[in-house]
Amino acid sequence: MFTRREFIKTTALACTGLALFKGSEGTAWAFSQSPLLRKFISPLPGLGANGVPVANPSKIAFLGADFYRLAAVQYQQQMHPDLPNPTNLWGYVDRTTGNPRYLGPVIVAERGRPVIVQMKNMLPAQHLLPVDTTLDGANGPQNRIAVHLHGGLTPWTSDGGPFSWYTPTATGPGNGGGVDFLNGVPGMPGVAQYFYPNDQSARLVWYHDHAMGITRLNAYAGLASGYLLSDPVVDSLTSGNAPLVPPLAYTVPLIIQDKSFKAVADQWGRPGDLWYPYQYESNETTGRWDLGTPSDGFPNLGPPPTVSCVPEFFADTPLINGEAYPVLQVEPRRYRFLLLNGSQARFYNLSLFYESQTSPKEPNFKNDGPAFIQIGNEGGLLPYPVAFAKKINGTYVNKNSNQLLAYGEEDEVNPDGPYNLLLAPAERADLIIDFSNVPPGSKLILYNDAPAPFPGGDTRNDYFTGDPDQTAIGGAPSTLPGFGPNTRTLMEIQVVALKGSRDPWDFASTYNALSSSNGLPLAYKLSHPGEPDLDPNGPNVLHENKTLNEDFDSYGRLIQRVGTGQMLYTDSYGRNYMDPATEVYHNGQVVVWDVYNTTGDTHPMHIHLANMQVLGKAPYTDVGVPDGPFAPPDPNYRGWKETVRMNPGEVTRVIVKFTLPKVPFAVPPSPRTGGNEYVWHCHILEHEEHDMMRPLVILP
Ligand SMILES: [Cu+2]
Repeated sequence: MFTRREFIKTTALACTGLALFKGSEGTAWAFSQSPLLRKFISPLPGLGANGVPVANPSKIAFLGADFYRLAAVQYQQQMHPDLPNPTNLWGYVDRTTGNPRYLGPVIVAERGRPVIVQMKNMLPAQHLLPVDTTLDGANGPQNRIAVHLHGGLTPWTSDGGPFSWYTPTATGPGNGGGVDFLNGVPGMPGVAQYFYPNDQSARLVWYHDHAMGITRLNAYAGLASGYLLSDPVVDSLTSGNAPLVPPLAYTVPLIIQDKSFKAVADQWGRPGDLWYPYQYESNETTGRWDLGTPSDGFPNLGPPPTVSCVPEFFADTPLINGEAYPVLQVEPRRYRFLLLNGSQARFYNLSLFYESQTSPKEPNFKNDGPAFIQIGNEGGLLPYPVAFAKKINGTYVNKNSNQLLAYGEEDEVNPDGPYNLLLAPAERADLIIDFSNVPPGSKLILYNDAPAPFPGGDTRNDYFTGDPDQTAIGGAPSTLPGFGPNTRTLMEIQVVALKGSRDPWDFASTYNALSSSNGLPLAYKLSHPGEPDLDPNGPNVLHENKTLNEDFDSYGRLIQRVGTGQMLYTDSYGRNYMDPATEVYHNGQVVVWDVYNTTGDTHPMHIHLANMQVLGKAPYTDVGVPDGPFAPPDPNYRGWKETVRMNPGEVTRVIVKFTLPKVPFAVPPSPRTGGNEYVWHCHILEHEEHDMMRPLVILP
């Protein structure tokens, strides 16, 4: 059996050439901070050639599909006017325009009309970022890619899973491609073809890299773009004379990510380039992460390598649509926002406040901005609207108040709340915000106060104006007013004069109309034809226990893994991604998973192929035994989800039906597992990579 441990043994020697860069024991770690960037001086990039471009489908259509010719390339873009250089990036480009722009090109698709993407790998041989070759699969070529349509329900050969990677010269499995690279194009080395059925309801999905061992680096380098899927149900809500949901002209995607930029040059780039941590800063030395004795049967291979993976990365500069601290101008009317947390590991707890009169570019916590109405998530429309931080008849409409999370030396907050709109990596929210009562000339701050990591928190990952100087413990100096690094003040919203006609809807009328039976409840039903809510008591439903685990790997580093309720090793329920699949089901199987989180972090668990429904959560003491009844999920966790936060000390119960998509061609089985091979994993990218991912195999 090919296990992680054997694999590490064979690759550990590859690192010795980098010993030159090893810091001496006891010196301060080189956790980098971005240069000073002024806040709120650049507009939010919108969809368009100079913002985030939209891809052009080719006129040559076949299989009734829109056909796109894209490529993965290295390019440069100025990410903020104060950065000393344009930033070197990896990203996707529309080959018909040759205009690579961060987060582009966005694919606009409609339900029932498939999309075919031909992706040409044109990346240079050397990665932009330090590559830790001790991770499974990471000692191959550095320019391996695999394109995953995150949220798309696709045939497995188009799912872009970890073993479906390919290089610029790949012609097939073993010839520049991974063992599952079956979607190459004959006669076109380095090109993969992906078929996306789009047989699913309207939602914001995204396509990003998923190559084995370097997913976290490829995504951080920029290999991630938006994909907007529409359907007639949502179209009917957003069209007409007085649409209940704001129309496209007042719809704004907000893709939130955190990055750090080099202040000084290093062997991987110049000032202004992306910085990514590569030293395992152990707690023995003012570090950040525990270093332990290899557990769970891992052989002891000594201290972490010089270029090492890290348990999670919280960068210091939030970007929205690729711009640091952007400004958005809105009219006093309702807007629709399509939010995606595209960060490596950072959660966001989002609120709106009016800007302070006395401290410019800072929020006035005593002056709430407009409320949010959430109408959708990763799985499309919610079955009813959920409002955040808004009083109706004197009380807040859900359990979450607008109070700030307690934040200090001990940052830990209750993972179950209170919070406002909380988004873990890969989670999305479809929001309506009504600015019609905000006086023109007002400024609002989109504010985040989620601890990082969530919910434990480390003050060094929390950058805000006037924060304490933490240089003595390897953190940042105090943040200056008006400048980054600042992970709390994400965006300024300036309310300008009304240009068009007045919006006939306001917060209350919108919320009430959406709540009525022919509002969202009806739209939810219409948008999921043939997809009734799943019944855990239905016939032939499987019930299984799963676990989320943390151990120490062969280098003493923290490693997160998924497991079942049965131990394979000695110290935990964790299993390696390379271990044989334990989630193997026949097409159409309905499964209830009780997922026990035995770690200290909340993990956003993401599933490929299918969406799931959250049945509830309960505390537990022993794996397999919930303590008491299950509490219902959060109001915005109703409907369908594809990424679910699972909290420490809790068992989260989800139900899922594995249905293979119908496609107009034969789909071969995976050479690796013999079935339709997908994955499920944590979407904290550093967790996913090491090694919080398991195969998901669906048999015909
Ligand atoms: Cu995780």
